[in-house]
Amino acid sequence: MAHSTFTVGDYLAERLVQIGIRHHFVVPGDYNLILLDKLGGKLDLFGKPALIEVGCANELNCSMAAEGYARANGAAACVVTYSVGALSAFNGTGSAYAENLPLILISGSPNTNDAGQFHLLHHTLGTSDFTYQLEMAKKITCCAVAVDRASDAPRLIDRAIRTALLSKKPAYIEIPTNLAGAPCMRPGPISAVIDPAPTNPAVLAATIGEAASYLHGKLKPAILVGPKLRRAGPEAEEALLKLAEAMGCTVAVQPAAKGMFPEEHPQYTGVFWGQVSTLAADSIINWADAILCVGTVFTDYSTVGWTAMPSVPLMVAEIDHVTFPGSTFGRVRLCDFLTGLAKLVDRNDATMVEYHRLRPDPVLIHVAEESDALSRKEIQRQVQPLLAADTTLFVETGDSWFNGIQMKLPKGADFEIEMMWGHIGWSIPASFGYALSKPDRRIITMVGDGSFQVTAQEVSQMVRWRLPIIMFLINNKGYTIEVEIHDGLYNRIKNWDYAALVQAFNSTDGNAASCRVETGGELAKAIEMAKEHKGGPTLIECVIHQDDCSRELITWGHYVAAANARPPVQK
Ligand code: TPU
Ligand code: MG
Repeated sequence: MAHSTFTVGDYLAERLVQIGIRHHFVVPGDYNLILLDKLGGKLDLFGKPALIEVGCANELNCSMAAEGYARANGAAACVVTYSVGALSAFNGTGSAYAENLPLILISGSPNTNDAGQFHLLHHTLGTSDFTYQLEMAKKITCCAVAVDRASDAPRLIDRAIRTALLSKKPAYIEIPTNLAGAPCMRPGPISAVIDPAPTNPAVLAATIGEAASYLHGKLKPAILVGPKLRRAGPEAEEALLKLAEAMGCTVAVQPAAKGMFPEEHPQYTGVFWGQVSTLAADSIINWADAILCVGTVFTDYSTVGWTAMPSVPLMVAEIDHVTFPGSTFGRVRLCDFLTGLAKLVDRNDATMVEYHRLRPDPVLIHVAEESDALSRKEIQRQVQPLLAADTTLFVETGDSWFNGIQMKLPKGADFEIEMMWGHIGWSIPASFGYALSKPDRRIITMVGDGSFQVTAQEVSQMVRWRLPIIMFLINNKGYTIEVEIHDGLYNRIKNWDYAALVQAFNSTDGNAASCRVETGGELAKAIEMAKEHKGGPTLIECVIHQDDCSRELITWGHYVAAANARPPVQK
């Protein structure tokens, strides 16, 4: 390619490929069409598209699909048009911020000449201010840039991508419609963008020393794992395992960190979230006198309306810093800290010894008669054996959270949840995006009827890409999670024929399977059908009674409602 033909769009395409992105999620619009040509036109060494373009039904779903892809792939790109597209895509971008995922949101924007000429343009607020989208993006990304001349593009694009990768947060890049095809310099080595900020050795030594003092004299240490552990990379998960084994203490996980410590490991003691903990994780965390928190996130949800905030002073190790009661240390990468500490800690299995006395007996599982009306528990019982080493289980906001959290993950199985942002409907586009990055995994999505109605269109992309995702749609005819927090008529929804809807997505060329089941026997048959089904998704609509929900959801709902209802504190 001659020097002069390399463009801003080519530069962005090259950088996206270099950071390991293979698919970009898009909705076209006239402000981004040339950019889309450039991104889709980038070829690999074999003459195939280096960035596969994935069209979505709308920008909300597009951003959520990219969010799911970032979970699987480490980074993702979502490309939309100005305002009408970007403002919808801000939702998945907010999710990526809350969930610590480097999603690069790229928006086309008006021709650079229009602002100076005070033109009124389509897809804008009808004023001559075209800066509002950038200003909005600044609030929900770690770095937001607008390219307003081609010569600035390399510096701005590199800055946005590097900041996103380093901080595990979304970034925003705005490219005017008349600059995507403008000539641009070629990029230098990608290491300028992806080189991690190394741990400072002096800080590392001091941090490990402080951790040793934190543990000194403590009799009952325990480890609590939070969702940011995974964002620090697989080496951090490996380092945590080694530290846990060196310490010999109990390891509990927060709900959003399920799957980040192997559940079959003898030191695993369940999901800690107060009254709704699994395997009595709360008994041991509440008994500990030192808690090593790794990547933890304490929210109103994960602390069950602030009733389950650990009461002992905590040591909290984050992706790039560690905080102790009274001191904080920056520029320490989590994996370096955990590895260093593992070499130094004394073994103390006091919490394990106590846990052996506390561990609840396995629950007796009732097997329903084939003709019994389907229940939540029966769905759980039948989905459990589907989970295998190659499964990733997506659980949606609603009772699906609680049902999924209670499932046992066999070795290798993964778990995805969006607990911080908590956007109903996330699991449909997110599992679609995830599946494109990891086609070899068996993806199972548990989703409620209310959530499904928000993003149902994206099932049609699963059909288009022939992805064998299995969806269990739990139809309890309404927003049950909301009912348990605060009920009203607004929690009733219009019922749909969900199985028929999926057939409509098939049209003449799709191969999705779908059915509605109302008994245990029908569910068992549907699961057998889903296991064999290839070349498209399967949706199993599971009809249960409106009041059939988990004890955990009801308990949690009561506490969250109480936290929501706290009267204003007089200042
Ligand atoms: O199992 P179930 O019935 O609780 O789940 P379903 O049917 O999916 O209902 C979810 C109800 C729900 C709402 C309406 N959960 N949270 N919300 C509030 C909410 C509203 N809008 C968005 C985008 N996200 C939300 N979480
Ligand atoms: Mg529902």
